[in-house]
Amino acid sequence: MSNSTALTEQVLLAFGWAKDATVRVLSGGHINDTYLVDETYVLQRINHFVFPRPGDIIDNMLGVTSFLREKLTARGGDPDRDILQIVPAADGRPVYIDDSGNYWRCTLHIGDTVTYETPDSPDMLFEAGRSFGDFQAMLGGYPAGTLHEIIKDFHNTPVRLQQLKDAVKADPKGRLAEVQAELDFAFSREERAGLLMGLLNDGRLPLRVTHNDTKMSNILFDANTKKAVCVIDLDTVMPGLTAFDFGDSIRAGASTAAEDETDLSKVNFDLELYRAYTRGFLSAAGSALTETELETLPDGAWAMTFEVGVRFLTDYLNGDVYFRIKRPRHNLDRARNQFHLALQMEQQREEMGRIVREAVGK
Ligand code: GN1
Ligand code: MG
Repeated sequence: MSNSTALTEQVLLAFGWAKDATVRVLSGGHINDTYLVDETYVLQRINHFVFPRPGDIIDNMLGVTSFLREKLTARGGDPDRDILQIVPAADGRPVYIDDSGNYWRCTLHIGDTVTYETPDSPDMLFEAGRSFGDFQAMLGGYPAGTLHEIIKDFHNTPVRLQQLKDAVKADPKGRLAEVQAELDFAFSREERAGLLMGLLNDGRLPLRVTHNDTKMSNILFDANTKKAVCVIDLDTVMPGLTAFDFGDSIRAGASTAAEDETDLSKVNFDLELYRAYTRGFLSAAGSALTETELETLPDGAWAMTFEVGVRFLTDYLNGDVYFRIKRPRHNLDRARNQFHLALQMEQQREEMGRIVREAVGK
């Protein structure tokens, strides 16, 4: 099952490539269509159902990448490898819009790198944490007011619960009877789900510039040294909470199985992986964080896990219109998996807090 858009000759020519260029599909993401062209270019069709203003993504990306490029150069990094670089279309524009209104953008492929859906060691999670922590720390001085808000209320968990309620009410595919246990799980946690937004609205948590999609697979690792090289997928860089970036990584990285594993006995929240990520993240970003931010990092891990479960469940009820699925009930499987993980985090909340304090030496 696929809701992808094929790459046409028209698009290849628009970027100045041969019409018989070598094209490979990269199928990791759930939203955009991604192709590797001539082993040199990463070409993506931006999904404009999910991102109604693709031009805003390009603006944000141009701003953020040139800012980071300067920072990395100043500290002696290798900006060609450490940060994504936009390749303009043949007409010099940073994006190409085809006859059907699809937006295509291209970045340089960074060679000798690999991605991971799940980590193969705590060291790798430490690296992921360090990398996302560093990304956030570097963007500390970025003028947040110039960023477009790409998706409103993206990590506003109470709004996500409201969207689930709307889907329940509409039940367009008649799938409600099947998901009663999941709905009970979700709606019994409304209060907990409001914690971070409540603190933000009370002015007790600061808004920062965050990545907002910090899963393991959004980091390129050096194929030889296994060191984190580059943070990718800058589509949702916008103002957000530190807990979002910390949390989304824990959701995806400190689980012992992929987010769509159906055998839930294999899905475990691993405190050693959590510890490794926490140490890495705080080694790079910790000194800038407030006491309340540090205290609520574990809540971010829970919130991001619960929230994406709510989003998968909502999409299942709505007929799988948002996340790409590869089999029937894929979104329901993902939701069950994430709720299972969230429940385990609830049970280990105290230990999670202890590990944060230990990592900052308190
Ligand atoms: C989507 O497409 P991808 O894989 O980068 C989603 C994230 C979810 C993630 C779950 C714009 O990310 O929020 O956490 O799937 N991105 C968007 O795997 O909704
Ligand atoms: Mg993404």
